[in-house]
Amino acid sequence: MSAPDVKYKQIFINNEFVNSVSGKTFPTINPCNEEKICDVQEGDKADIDLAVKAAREAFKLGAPWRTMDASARGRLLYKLADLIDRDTEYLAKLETLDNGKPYTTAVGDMSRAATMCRYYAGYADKIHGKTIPIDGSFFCYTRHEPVGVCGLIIPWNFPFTLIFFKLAPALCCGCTCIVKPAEQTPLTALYAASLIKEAGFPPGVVNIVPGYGPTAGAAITEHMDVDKVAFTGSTEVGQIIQAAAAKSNLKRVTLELGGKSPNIIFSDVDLDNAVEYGHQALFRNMGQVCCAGTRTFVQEDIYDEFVRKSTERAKKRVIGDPFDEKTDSGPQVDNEQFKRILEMIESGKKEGAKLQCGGSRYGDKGYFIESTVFSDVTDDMRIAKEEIFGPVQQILKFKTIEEVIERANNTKYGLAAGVFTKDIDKALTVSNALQAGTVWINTWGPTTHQSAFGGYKMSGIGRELGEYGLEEYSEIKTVTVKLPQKTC
Ligand code: TXE
Repeated sequence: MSAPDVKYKQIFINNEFVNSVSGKTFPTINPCNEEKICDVQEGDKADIDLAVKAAREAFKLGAPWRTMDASARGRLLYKLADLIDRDTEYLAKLETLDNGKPYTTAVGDMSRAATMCRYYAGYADKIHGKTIPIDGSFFCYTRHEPVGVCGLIIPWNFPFTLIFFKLAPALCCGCTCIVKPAEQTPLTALYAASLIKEAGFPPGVVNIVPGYGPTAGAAITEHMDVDKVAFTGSTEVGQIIQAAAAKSNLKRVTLELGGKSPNIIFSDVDLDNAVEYGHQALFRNMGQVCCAGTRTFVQEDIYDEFVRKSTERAKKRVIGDPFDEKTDSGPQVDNEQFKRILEMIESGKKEGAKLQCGGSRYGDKGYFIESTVFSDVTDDMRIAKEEIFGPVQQILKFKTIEEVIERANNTKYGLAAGVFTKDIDKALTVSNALQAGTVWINTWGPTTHQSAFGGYKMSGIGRELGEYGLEEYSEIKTVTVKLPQKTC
């Protein structure tokens, strides 16, 4: 399988591909060989201003988007889903080229994006308010109105899919959008722009501006004419975004941030099954998953055996060319991530964790890292506290249920958690006690389009996906009408 040609490298505003106002471009790098794939037009504040203007115009009362039937909005989303399906092979190859994830994983990502569009397409004409029996002689009802112009800031770990976590519900509700893809991975977002145009969305409804965070990203979050920002990325940048929103126009903010999710394995489990889940919970997508199971807590009587089997499993992971269908893991996304992960591995060694396998760069070209397993990890080590976002598994030992609940919650994060046990009482006691937006019991990973996803504590604000996700893109208006006479 070979890398595809790149078709779109320009900024997308008002359904047209244009160059940046400044004339600047930036390179996007192939993480497999550290070579430039191509230069992409670099959006900046001036381009964001144009994109916001286009989105505002498209959101005006009387504009085609505002007068379209809700069901017609849904049909556009269905069409977009069909186009994603049509071009899945190309899109997945482009994602693999730009991001380094295995082609087979990228195919799954595309299918999820299409599913997301279809799910919210069906919702478009089912978003409705209530009639409310208020006191007095009135007729009172609520309308769920689109929040307005939304800025969607996307990370690089699921560059295509995460656009649709935000874009599909935003469009379903009738919002208009400016999408800023991550600077590391702009290519599939720009291809998505061409599909959006082909599907028939009116000009200005979706604008896509690639560029850097502190320039293009910040211009969105500080903009006085953006009504909402939805962000997925680091907790540090999440804090900057919330502050920028507060200082500018109090735009609405949803944040999906980092995690250090506990995966709790009790000794009554089927060991091989738990080892496999523990492995996949961490190593999927090269460990670049916000809800990865990064603290594997294992009960003491099975601890040694669990470590032995997890190490064997990690050693079997196939690292290499992401276009090869036998490959399990490709490279990390960029040099910055690569260096940070290796530095975290060094800190684990220094702080006394036991390196069971891996621990170094894989090969001598590209940002590949060996599958790494640490045992004898304690709660105070950096590798147990900080998000590593790489293929590095931490295995911790625990004795009792009370102890593990306390230790699992002893983190600033609260994105996801898992519990493996055959005892229903234990499973429910632990899952009720965990401070996490998602808890998986005897499984790890399903974040479906139908169910809500988001974080407690510093893992985020608000929820994406499912019916709950729609609330983040609508304002509720209460309308009260005076009646001549009360009738119950
Ligand atoms: O993220 P950033 P980075 C975590 C993970 C990773 C770390 C750093 O731990 O190691 O974050 O990754 C845009 N105003 N996650 O530096 O910077 C940026 O251009 C507005 C978890 O890549 O948060 C990109 O589009 N926007 C995570 C997006 O924010 C700004 C996914 C994410 O980049 C900005 C990725 C600013 N001032 C990393 N600065 C998850 N939750 O899945 C940057 N951006």
